[in-house]
Amino acid sequence: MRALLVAILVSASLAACATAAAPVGTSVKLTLTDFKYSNSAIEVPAGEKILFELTNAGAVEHDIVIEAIGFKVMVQPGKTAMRNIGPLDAGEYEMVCTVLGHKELGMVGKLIVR
Ligand SMILES: [Cu+2]
Repeated sequence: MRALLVAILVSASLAACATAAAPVGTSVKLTLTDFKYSNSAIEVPAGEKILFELTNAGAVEHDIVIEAIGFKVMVQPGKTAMRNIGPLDAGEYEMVCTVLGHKELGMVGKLIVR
């Protein structure tokens, strides 16, 4: 009985590995609302392409600007934008909404690359 259980656990973890090895890359979902990012500290791996899925759930337009890497995407209310960024070097990158007054209202965050 114990051997059978071990066999089941091993095959389950092998299946999990196969899934993780698929060339999906890292994807990050971020929701933009009035006036904040759903996650103000996003952690992603260094040296990999990252797919950003940015949804604006607010009533006004918002953007996300990561000046250090020249990333800027405006998202209209109710819309979702998909963008690839990277590969990035390790470090911390400030992201900010540059729509007038939004940064002051707290629409800022950090992209942490490790
Ligand atoms: Cu904004």
